[in-house]
Amino acid sequence: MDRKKIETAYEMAKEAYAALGIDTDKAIEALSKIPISLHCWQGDDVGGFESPDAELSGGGIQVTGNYPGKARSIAELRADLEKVFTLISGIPRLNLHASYGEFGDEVLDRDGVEVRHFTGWVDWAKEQGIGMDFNATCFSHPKAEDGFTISSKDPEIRAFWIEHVKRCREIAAYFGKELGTPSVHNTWVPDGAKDNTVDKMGYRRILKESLDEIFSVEYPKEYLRDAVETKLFGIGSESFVVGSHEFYMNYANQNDKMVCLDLGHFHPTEQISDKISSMMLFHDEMLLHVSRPVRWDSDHVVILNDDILYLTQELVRCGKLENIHIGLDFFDASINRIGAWVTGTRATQKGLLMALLEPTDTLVEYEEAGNNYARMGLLEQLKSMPFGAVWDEACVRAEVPVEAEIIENILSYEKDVLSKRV
Ligand code: RNT
Ligand code: ZN
Repeated sequence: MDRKKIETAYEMAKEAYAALGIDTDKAIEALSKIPISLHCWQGDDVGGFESPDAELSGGGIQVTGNYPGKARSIAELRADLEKVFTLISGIPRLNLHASYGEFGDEVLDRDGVEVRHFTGWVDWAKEQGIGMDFNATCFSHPKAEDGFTISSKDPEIRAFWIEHVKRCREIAAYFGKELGTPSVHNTWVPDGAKDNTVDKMGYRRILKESLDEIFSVEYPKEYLRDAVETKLFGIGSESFVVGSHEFYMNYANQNDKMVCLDLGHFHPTEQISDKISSMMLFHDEMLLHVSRPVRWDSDHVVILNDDILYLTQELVRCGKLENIHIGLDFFDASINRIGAWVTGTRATQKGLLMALLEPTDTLVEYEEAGNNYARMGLLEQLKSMPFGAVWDEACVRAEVPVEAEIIENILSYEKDVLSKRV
């Protein structure tokens, strides 16, 4: 791409936004400081590396597609992530699942994961200069097949999963300590049932007790932040999800935990953007799983659609962006996985930049004056502003390819690296 042309286009865009009172340089600068936590599981369809040919089993998560080139080892996954880091601006973090530890030939179960299985990841993160977040893996396991983990009525199953999550929090706290930035540990369990469940109170009481037990171990806040992820339904848990929205919102409020809202975990017409202010008035922090549900919690690759625009607008408008942890959660095994990672991350960043380029004060003035036409008119006007030129300039400043260079770049990685993985 001709850098001179990008510069000229940017100068014009800068003027156009300045006429609305917007400082594009400031917006670009603000964008570069927003951390986004990249989910390791996009690289290998949530397979993990517990055994040489680990694959999803035991319910909880569904992935479709079999596109060639997925990472078959931790070394390949790291190489892919390093590639992705060269294509996204801003500060990435890595969000790791417990099933991605370096277990070697060791035969161990989830209740045996230890810090030592993750020291290699910490060394790598230090080399990359990034922070890490963490997740207990309470799915894809024979002991999750009955649909209940930490809310199971079987004391043995329950103890097994409680032990796993406890160990995962310890590992996350170790990440935070080593990397000098708090690690967010997210607890999501697939617990629920396909059909009408009678003893809902019983399961939810057990979930509450298990969480109390898990969180009875305290870690310094500068090392670890706990989140609990709410959900409405899932495949296999259509009728009953133990950790529902109401359950976790109440639990989190009472126990000073963060709530994790995933874009795919609500009724299809519900907007997460509308929930941010209600959450942030009662919590210091929250976690987001940015995803794209298509008719259900399908975890499609995030694109710059209305849901993302409304979400990012609200993140900026509410004034609490710094306290909202942005994590990605999508996986599509039917397309180039590096492309998926990059598209989803860049779409989220584009949304954030657009939101940072909004003349919010003017919009609020119109709103308070009851001038709802002008509010709507300005919001419409913003849609034809030269946003693309500002985005390209943000990419240039971050020393990453501009939009028109991305496809070629990813296709050559596919040709040179991914296609050789057979
Ligand atoms: C599942 C949850 C959960 C997972 C990841 C892999 O519905 O969204 O966050 O997608 O832990
Ligand atoms: Zn999620």
